Amino acid sequence: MPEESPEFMLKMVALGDGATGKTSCIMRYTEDRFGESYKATIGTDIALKNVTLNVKGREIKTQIVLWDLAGQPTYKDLRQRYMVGSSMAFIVFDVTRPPTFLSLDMWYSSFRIACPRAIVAVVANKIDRSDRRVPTEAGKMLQEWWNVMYIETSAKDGTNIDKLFTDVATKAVLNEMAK
Ligand code: G3D
Ligand code: MG
Repeated sequence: MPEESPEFMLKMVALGDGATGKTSCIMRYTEDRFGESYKATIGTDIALKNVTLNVKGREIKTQIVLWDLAGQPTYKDLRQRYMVGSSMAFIVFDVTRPPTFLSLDMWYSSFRIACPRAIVAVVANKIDRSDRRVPTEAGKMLQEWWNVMYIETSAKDGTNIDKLFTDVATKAVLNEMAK
C-alpha cells in the first residue's frame, strides 16, 4: 500500500558561515551519520525528511525539504533566490568561532527580506567541543531581540539535533495553519 502523502511539504534552508556545521546537522538528522566525507558539490543539495509531528494534539504528516548550499555563495543575489519560499530557516554558528556569531545578523537580515514571516532558529553548534568561546547568554540575547528560537547542538554527538528540526517544523506547521 502506498504511504499516505504528507499534509504539509515545507521548505527549510540552512544558513550561516562556512564550516559551522550546516551539512553535518542535516546529515545527522536525515541519515544519523557524522563526519563521513561527502563529495564537494557546487550549487544546492536537497534532502528530504518525512516526519509525523504532534501539533496541538494532532498527528500531522509533514515532509521537510531541506536546502543546503554547498560552498558559500558570494553573490547576494544567489543567496536571496535560494531563500525564497522557505517556511523556516536554521542559522548556524560555531561556538568556538566568535566571527561566525557576528555574521548571524547578516544572515538573519537577508533571510527576513526574503521570508518575513518564516520560522527562524539560531543554532549554536559544536557544543561538544571544550574550546567554546561564545556563551549561551549571547545566543539567548538574540533569541529575545529577534523573537526567534535558539538551540544549542552537536551534530557530532547528536545533542538536540532531532529536537531542533522537530521544534522548528512544528512551529512552521502552526504558522501555515494560521494562514
Ligand atoms: P558547513 O556545511 O556549515 O560548511 P560542515 O559545515 O557540516 O561541513 O562542518 C564543518 C566541519 O565542522 C567539519 O569538520 C565537521 O565535521 C565539523 N563539525 C560539524 N558539526 C560539528 C559538531 O557538532 N562538533 C564538532 N566537534 N565538529 C563539528 P572537517 O574537519 O571535516 O572540516
Ligand atoms: Mg555544507
